[in-house]
Amino acid sequence: MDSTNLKALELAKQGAAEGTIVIAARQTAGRGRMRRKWESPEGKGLWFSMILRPTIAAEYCAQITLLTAVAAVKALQVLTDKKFSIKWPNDIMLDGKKVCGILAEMALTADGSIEYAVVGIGININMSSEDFGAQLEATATSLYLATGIEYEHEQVLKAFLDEFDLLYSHWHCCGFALIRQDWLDYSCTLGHKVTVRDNDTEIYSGVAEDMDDYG
Ligand code: BT5
Repeated sequence: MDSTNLKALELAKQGAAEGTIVIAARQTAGRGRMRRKWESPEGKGLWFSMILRPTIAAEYCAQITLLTAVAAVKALQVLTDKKFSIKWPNDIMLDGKKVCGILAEMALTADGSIEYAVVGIGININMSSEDFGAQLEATATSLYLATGIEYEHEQVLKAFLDEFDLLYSHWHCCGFALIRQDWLDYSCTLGHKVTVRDNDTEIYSGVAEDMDDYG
C-alpha cells in the first residue's frame, strides 16, 4: 500500500477500534516526519501502524512517541542481545545507525482531547547495504546487518507488541515517570551537543541535559 499510517488514519476516522494494526509488505509512499520519505522495500522490514485511543490529556501527546521508542528498544534488545539507543525523539539506533523510525500522528476532538492516534513504526529487519542505496548506507542499518541473523517479521512484531502492551497499560494506570526513566537510560542524545534548527536557521545550540514530561 502507499503508507500504513495513511491507511490507519483513514480507518481510525471511520471508527476502527483501539488496537487495530495495519501492516504492509511494502510501502510505495512510506512517510517520515516533515514529509520525509521512509524506504520500505518488500519483505525487508516491518512496516506497520497501530490505532490508539489513549485517555491521556492532549498536552502529553508527545509521550506516545517516547513510550513507543522505549517499547521498541526493550523488544529489540531481548530479541537480538544487542544494545540499542534512542536518538531524540523518534529514532532507534544500533551501532550508531538508524534501525527503526517512529511516526505518531493524531486527531483531536473539539474539546481538545485526543480522539485517536496512529503510531507508525518501521523496523529494518533484513535490509542489506544494497537495499539502502548510496544515500542511506552510511546512516542506516538493519537487524540482519548487525547480527547476521534473518529474523522473522512475525517474531519481531510479537516481541514489540508484548512490550508495547505492557508499557501502554502501565502508562494509563501509573503515568509516565518510569517510562521517562527508561527513556533517559536508553537515550544517546543526552549529554551531547545539539543544535536546534528551523529548516536551515539555527535557533540555538547547547548540551542536551534532560527531557521533561512534554518530551
Ligand atoms: C521517521 O521519520 O523516522 C519515521 C519513520 C516511520 C516509518 C513508518 S513505516 C510504517 C508507518 N507508515 C509510514 O508511512 N510511516 C511509518 P524521520 O525522523 O523524519 O526520518 C526520515 C529519514 O530517515 C529520511 O529522511 C531518511 O534520511 C531516513 N530513512 C528513510 N528510510 C529509512 C530506513 N528504511 N531506515 C533508516 N533510515 C531511513
